[in-house]
Amino acid sequence: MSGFPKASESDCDCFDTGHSSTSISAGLGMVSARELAGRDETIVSVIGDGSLTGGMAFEALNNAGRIDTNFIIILNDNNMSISENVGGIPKYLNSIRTSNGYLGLKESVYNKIKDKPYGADVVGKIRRAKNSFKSLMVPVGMMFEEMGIVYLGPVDGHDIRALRHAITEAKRFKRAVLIHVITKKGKGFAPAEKHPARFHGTEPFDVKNGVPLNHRTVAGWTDIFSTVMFKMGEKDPKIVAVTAAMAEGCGLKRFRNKFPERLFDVGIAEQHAVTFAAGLAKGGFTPVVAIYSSFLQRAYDQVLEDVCLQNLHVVFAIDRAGLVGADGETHQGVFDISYLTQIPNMVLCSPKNKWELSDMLKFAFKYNGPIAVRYPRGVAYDGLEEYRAPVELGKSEWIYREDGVCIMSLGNMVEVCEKAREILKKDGIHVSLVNARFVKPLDTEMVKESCKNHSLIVTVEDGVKDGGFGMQVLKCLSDEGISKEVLCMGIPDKFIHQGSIDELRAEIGLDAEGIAEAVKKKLSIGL
Ligand SMILES: Cc1ncc(C[n+]2csc(CCOP(=O)(O)OP(=O)(O)O)c2C)c(N)n1
Repeated sequence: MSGFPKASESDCDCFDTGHSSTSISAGLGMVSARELAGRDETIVSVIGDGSLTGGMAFEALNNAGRIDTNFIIILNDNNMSISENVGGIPKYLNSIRTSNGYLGLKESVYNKIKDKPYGADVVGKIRRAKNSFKSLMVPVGMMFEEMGIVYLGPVDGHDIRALRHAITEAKRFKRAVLIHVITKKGKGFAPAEKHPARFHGTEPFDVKNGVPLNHRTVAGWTDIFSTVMFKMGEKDPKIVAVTAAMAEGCGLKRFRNKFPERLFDVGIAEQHAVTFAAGLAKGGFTPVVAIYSSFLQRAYDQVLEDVCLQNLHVVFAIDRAGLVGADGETHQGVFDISYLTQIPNMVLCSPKNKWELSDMLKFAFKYNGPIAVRYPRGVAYDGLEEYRAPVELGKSEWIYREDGVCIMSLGNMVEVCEKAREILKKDGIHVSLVNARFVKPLDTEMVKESCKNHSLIVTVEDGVKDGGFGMQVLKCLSDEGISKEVLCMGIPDKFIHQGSIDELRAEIGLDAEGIAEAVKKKLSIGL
């Protein structure tokens, strides 16, 4: 099952989502559809306090403030994003939480009198009085109210009765109504209450004590980034980090602990994060935007307009690039090669192993312009240690040179291609292997050279084939007027569902066996 709402899996999931802050927009669209179609269903959008820090949520609230029909927004405020929720919005919500008493008064008064014969009339009067009184004395929820959205709350979200009352009341309004619900992250399971950030999304654990069942002892790609970032941060005070509420996931905890003033957690606001980084670069700093590949999609325009157009030195440390596995369709990091290489001035590279990640990051810190280093989820490859030529802009690396088939790849797919090469060798097929390192600028000399003594070129990437690395190679051949047999392997033109990375690769033929099979097929049908 998906870890995210997915309508094809459950009738209770009415909208597929995995990227945050979308619920108010989607709900408001459904409200408009209901009005146009003349139906009368109740539409409820649920949004977390972390997700409310995303600009999209405010675009939708702005829009919702003008409607004259019912639309219920439930703000699930647990005072946490994945970890601490930071910024002005959490501060504001916190001030409401601590100014208590407001809903308590309303609920108890309404409950006592509403079923009495005179109840409805009195409740109406209290409501009107409350509204004028509130604007004079009680600032609770005024920000929403002044946007034209009725504010109800705060309500204890673990008190079902109170919640039911609030929702029943909210249904009466012919406007957008926001119910501010207070909850506790991890409520009901002591280890999760104690470590809410760790339990936000968890691997299998022992239910008795919450201890993870699988302890990973080898370094992941994120760990390597974390170490390099920390060490480079020590050497160069101009290096600063920007995260959109993902300091833990992106490996910035160590940097934050040592240099809290140089770590900027901007909330779940990727677009803002990128333009904010552009501002830091303009101000003479070296910002590193540490971000998951799929979340960077949100900031495409900012990367293009605010960073690349001005050729600013912003480093994009793109984590979870390629298939991410369990998080499924919404989180697969398979589009970045395609969408970043279209943009002038952008440099994009990807390391084959953990040493190369370190070298590439150091190269990126020195390079003067927009540069993205993409690396995947999981354990960092520690093979091919002996191949450690200095990283040079647009220079690839030959790992094996033979006449026959030339496989070109980059990132973690180099390891997979190494295995595919072993399989092909057993069948007597000679295979060269190139670690392309850079998709942009592409090593065109290497591409031209590879055409000399290879009958087939195979490109392999863990990104979408459309607009990907393989297509850059094809474009290079076309530009050079070289006619060559090329097999492009990558993610097909469809959304890839959840599953283990190994399962998914096997499913789309992007594992070692699948690659070897495709090469043999291509060779057997004749070039
Ligand atoms: C656009 C985007 N950026 C980052 C994330 C990663 N992420 C998943 S949940 C989450 C925190 C959400 O906090 P909140 O909305 O308060 O929900 P809670 O889990 O606390 O209920 C973040 C940052 C995401 N899903 N989407």
